[in-house]
Amino acid sequence: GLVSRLQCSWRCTGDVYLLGATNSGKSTLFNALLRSDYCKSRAPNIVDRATVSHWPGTTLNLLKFPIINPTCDRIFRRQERLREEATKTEDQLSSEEKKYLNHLKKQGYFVGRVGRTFQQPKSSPVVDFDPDMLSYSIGEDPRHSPKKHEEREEFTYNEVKDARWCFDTPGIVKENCVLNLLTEKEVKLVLPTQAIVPRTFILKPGMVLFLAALGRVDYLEGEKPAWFSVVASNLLPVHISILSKADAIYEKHAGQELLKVPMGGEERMKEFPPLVPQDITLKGIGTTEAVADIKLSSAGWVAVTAHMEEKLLLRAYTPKGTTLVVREPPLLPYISTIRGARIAGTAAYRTKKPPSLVENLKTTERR
Ligand SMILES: Nc1nc2c(ncn2[C@@H]2O[C@H](COP(=O)(O)OP(=O)(O)OP(=O)(O)O)[C@@H](O)[C@H]2O)c(=O)[nH]1
Ligand SMILES: [Mg+2]
Repeated sequence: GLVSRLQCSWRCTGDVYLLGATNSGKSTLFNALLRSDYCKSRAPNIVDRATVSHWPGTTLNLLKFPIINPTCDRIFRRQERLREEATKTEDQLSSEEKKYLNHLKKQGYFVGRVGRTFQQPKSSPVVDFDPDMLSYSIGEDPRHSPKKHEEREEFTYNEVKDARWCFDTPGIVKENCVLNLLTEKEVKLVLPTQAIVPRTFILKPGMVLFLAALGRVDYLEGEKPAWFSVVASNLLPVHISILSKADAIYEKHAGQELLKVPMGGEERMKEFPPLVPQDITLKGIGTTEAVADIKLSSAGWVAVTAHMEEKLLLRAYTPKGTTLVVREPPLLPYISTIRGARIAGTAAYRTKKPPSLVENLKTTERR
């Protein structure tokens, strides 16, 4: 869909830059576009794929590929292919494509298959047996020595003369981000590497929700219970308590196992900024639709669902110097409705795995 829209509106009028905060998925998108009809057909053999990692700040330079000129003929051929593929089912995909899709499913990607119309066969045939692998000197690991005879293709003058380029760029570092305060070990727990399973809790006024020791939401005033759905790494614990105990819990357990992040006990907490509060008032819009997300810096967010017209007074906390944002409307308004059954004697609901997002192969690229 994105490729079709770019070709329709922007065509080849100028360069295109992928911009955004660190870790937002620019390089992943760049690599997908590199293997798509957006890119000149020979470019995937020539341009290196961008490095993707779950560490923020991975891309340090500008990578680029030349954009294909979407001539009428090309657009026609692309539409033909898309029409043909719209009838394909997952079973008809190659095993490599299936493997790739499964990998994405596991990670919770909202993507489909990106195909190509204008393929260029690789110019050099695949060599199974490489004699160089047998002729390495002692102490040299053949797996890591560069292949000596691999010839690199290059663009011709004509291919780049008037080319427009699509760039991957280094991410914009967010200044007031909680990740800047965390150690490598802690960041690993905060950044999700698997699909997030939302966790919903029902809270009455006077109850408190902790997201690790990185965020806290107090339900101060309201008439009825409300639903708080946490969207954060599955490895971060959520702890529910009551107002009169909350400060003591933080005091005792921040830096310890119960709240998990930060880790390193009292010593660690000495250098960690204290939580600072911000009052928030919300008005419910019904029991199926969240009214807002409380975004606790980059630790995650809490979607709040409350009865129609119900007025809530909340107090949310993030570590000093990090940004707390009330996102209204929320990103996933119906998130509380995918909860499972209530766990007896607790404020928690069982978690229900959301349905796979990659199922709809047939509609992903059709336009
Ligand atoms: N669930 C999910 N994860 C994604 C998606 N796109 C990227 N990721 C993951 O997010 C992480 C960051 O992706 P990158 O493509 O390296 O992000 P970036 O914006 O290039 O990051 P920097 O180069 O550090 O600025 C990686 O672990 C990706 O696998 C997506 O659509 N869904
Ligand atoms: Mg990148």
